[in-house]
Amino acid sequence: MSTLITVAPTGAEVDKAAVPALPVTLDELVATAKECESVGAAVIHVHIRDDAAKPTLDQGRLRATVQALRQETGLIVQLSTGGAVTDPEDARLAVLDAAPDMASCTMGTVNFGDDVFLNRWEFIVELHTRMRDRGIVPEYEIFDVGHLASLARLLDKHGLPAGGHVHVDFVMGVPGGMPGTTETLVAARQAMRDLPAGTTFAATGIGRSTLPVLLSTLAAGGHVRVGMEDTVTYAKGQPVESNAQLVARAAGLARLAQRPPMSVADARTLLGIAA
Ligand code: KMH
Ligand code: ZN
Repeated sequence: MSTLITVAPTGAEVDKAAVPALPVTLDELVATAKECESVGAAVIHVHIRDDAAKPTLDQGRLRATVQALRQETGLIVQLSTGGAVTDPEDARLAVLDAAPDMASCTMGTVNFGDDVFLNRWEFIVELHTRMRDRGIVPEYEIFDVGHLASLARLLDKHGLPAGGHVHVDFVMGVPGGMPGTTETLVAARQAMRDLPAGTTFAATGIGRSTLPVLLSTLAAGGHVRVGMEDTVTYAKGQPVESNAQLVARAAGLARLAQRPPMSVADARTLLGIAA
C-alpha cells in the first residue's frame, strides 16, 4: 500500500518570532500547501493564526482558509478542532462550521507539557456526532494508548464516522502522552485490534521523536504526519527550513520503503471523502 502523507505546517504552539519559517499568514499557508502537495502530501492539518501570529479559531479566517486551500491546491483540508490548550469547547466545535473535508477529534484528555489538553467524553461525542451529521471525516488523534479504548467505546455506542472508514493518528512524544518509541508504536498498533477491520493509522513524533516514529510507522505499515507543528529541527543543530523539506524527506523514506506517497485521489478513496 502507498503512504498517506499529512502535513501539519503550523500548529498552535510554535512561536513565529522564534521560528520565522513558520507559515502563519494565509499567503504563507497557501504557498506552503502548494509546495508540500508538489512533493507528496495529500492532507493538510490546519491551525490558523491572527495578525499577531497567535493561534485563533476566528470563523471568518477559518472559512477563508478552507476556501483558499481548495482554490489553490488539491489537498484534503483537515481543520484542527484541538486548537490551543486555552480554546473553549464552543469555539472548537464551531470550527466545523467552516465545512472542511476532515477535522481532528482528540480521543481523551492528556497532560500537555505544563498544560492540560482537555477533551471531556461528552465533548468528544458531540464532535463525532456533529462531524457525522455534516459529512466531515474525522481523524481521531491518539495521544495515549488508552485513547484507543475510548475510540472503540465511541464507535460502539455512537456508530461509524462519515464515510464509514476509521483513521487514527498517533501523536507521540508529547510530554504527558505516550513516548515516541518503536515499542510504544507497536503497542499502539496492537491495541487497534478492537477497532473496526480496515482501520488505518498514521503516526507523528514530536521533537526528537520525529525520525524514530517516522521510520517505525513506515516499517509497521502505517501512514505518516510531518510538519512544523510537530518539529522545527531537521537534524541536530539544523533548523527546519520549510514544511516541504519535511514532506520531501518523508516521501523519500516512503519510496525507499517501497510504499510511495499516496495520491490525493487515492487518499480520498481510502478515507471515504467525496471528490
Ligand atoms: N494544539 C494542541 C493543544 C489537534 O490539532 O487536534 C492540540 C492539537 C491537536 O494540535
Ligand atoms: Zn494540530
